[in-house]
Amino acid sequence: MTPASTPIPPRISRRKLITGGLAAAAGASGLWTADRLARRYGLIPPDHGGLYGPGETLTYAAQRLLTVHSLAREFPRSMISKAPFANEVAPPNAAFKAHQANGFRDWRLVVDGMVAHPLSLSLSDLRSMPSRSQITEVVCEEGWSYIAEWIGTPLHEVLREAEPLPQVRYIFYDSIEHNSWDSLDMADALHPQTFLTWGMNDGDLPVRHGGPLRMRVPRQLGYKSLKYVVHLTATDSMKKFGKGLGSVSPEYGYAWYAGI
Ligand SMILES: Nc1nc2c(c(=O)[nH]1)N[C@H]1C(S)=C(S)[C@@H](COP(=O)(O)O)O[C@H]1N2
Ligand SMILES: [Mo]
Repeated sequence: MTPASTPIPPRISRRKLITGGLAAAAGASGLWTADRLARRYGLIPPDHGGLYGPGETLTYAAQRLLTVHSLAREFPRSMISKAPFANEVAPPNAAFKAHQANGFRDWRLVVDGMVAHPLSLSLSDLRSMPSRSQITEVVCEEGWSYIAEWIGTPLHEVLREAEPLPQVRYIFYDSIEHNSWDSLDMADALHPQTFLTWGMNDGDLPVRHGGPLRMRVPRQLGYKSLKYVVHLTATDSMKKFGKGLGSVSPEYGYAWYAGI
């Protein structure tokens, strides 16, 4: 995520009004009704209440009700981009460089919080779990995209071992990069295409694309696909993380829920 000190590029708003029950209700009786319906169904995003409060709730709740079981489009191998664009990230910090010098042997994914079995998984632990591949598109809110094959361990496989408690509503995920973290609700955390990715286009996941371990969330904009993931926490509320908005993005005006 862009550090606070650098100018923020204008991002294209992808917020779309979805024609569905909630959107229709909003048209008929105002945002207040949509907001009430969203509350009834527990569809309140963590960044609700800010500048875009009712609007974010409407977008999130309408998309959730319409798309909860849908898959991101998968592409044929022939459509894999020849030169995938790697978005700029902050220069690797000392901790990352030490891991890199050591061939990422000591890289761990720590899984904690409200789980029956806290875990600490090496990259080879992750690779020995059931793995999958998908050919999907990374779509940046700045207007570019590329298609790649992603190979990884579905997040639901890791959660199956950790066993989140019944009251868990979000999975927080953190990068080794300073102040770079996000969260998913359980529909996206358990979604079959949400991967902890360690391979790309039949090789190891390159560092520029988030290697050795990256979250891939193909039904949301690129910024949810956090690079250099080291930590997952199962939680019943995102209020205890940062400013309580679910991720760093809403602090810059980008939605926590970035469905595409
Ligand atoms: N740790 C970290 N992850 C990140 C970012 C970042 O700056 N730091 N940028 C995000 C954004 S805005 C996009 S669009 C995608 C870009 O992925 P790519 O470099 O593979 O194209 O990575 C996302 N993941
Ligand atoms: Mo992005």
